[in-house]
Amino acid sequence: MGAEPLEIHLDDQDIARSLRRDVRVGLTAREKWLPPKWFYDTRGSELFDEITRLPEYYPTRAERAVLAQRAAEIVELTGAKTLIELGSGSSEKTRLLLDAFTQHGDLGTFVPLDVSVSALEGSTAALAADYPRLRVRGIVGDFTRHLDRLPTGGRRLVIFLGGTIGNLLPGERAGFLAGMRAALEAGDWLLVGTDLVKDPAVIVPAYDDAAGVTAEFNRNVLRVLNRELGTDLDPEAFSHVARWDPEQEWIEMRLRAERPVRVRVLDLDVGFAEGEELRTEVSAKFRPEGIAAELATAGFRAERFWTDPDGLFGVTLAQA
Ligand code: AVJ
Repeated sequence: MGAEPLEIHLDDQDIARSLRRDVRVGLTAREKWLPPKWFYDTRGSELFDEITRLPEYYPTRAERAVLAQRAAEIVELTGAKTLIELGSGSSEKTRLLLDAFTQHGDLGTFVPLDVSVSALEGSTAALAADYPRLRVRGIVGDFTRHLDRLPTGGRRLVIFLGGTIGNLLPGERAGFLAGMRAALEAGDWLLVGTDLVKDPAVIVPAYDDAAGVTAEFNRNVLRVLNRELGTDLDPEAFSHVARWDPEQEWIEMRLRAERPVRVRVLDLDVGFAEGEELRTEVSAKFRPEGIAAELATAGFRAERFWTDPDGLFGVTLAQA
């Protein structure tokens, strides 16, 4: 049957407009920043996949261990007919759930949603081939903007894996969860993966690996700006910084200008002093009681909380 054509809620013009807006806001701020979604062009998505296989980057393996152990239970508890994945990327770990749903459940439709057309083209084709009885409906969209475009009806399970919810700042996260609850009906389910607070000596190397893949991933955002906005930022002028913030309990990635850098971008003249940093990502780490409280505030009931055997990563199953 093959995957259905991608449903596009975000076209090239929307993407270009929101990149320009983010650049204008972020690069004129007193503390410069950019949202992490701009890492993920084709090369950035490949670099991220490489990160997930690094020895230091535990979240993917830890979450996969939880899903492998709990997939059958998730199928049984939710009885979902439609599985929706936000920020789906390659949907690699999702196969553990799809396998369990194919064996025990009566899932009819899988709906991956991502900003990356290239990631969705690859994942939907592969999934449609490997799960021939499943309807695969990819949606090109932004999970912070397009929750009202998700398919309705049936018993739905929305999954948001990898700890990507940690990319949202606390206020954005509250807005996202409230919007998620509004998009669901009572009885629908949400499965959310969260990296857990732990010794920074474990967290920091996961974001600053010895092989330098994360550094390349970080610098990739500069290549995206150069291509999309015609700037000539030299990625080599910036070094990769991963810094744990003990108050906020999040890790930040930053790009540090190793020499003064000036760039004309849009109608702006942007200067980096030597040593000045551009924040490119926040990745929040969570405590079990915090997750349950945030879900409750948004109108969800956390029904299960699981971790991998080493207690590195948490997966919460909540009901609307
Ligand atoms: C895809 C957002 C879950 O925060 O760990 C990996 C992205 N950044 N290495 C994360 C990322 C640096 C990742 N998420």
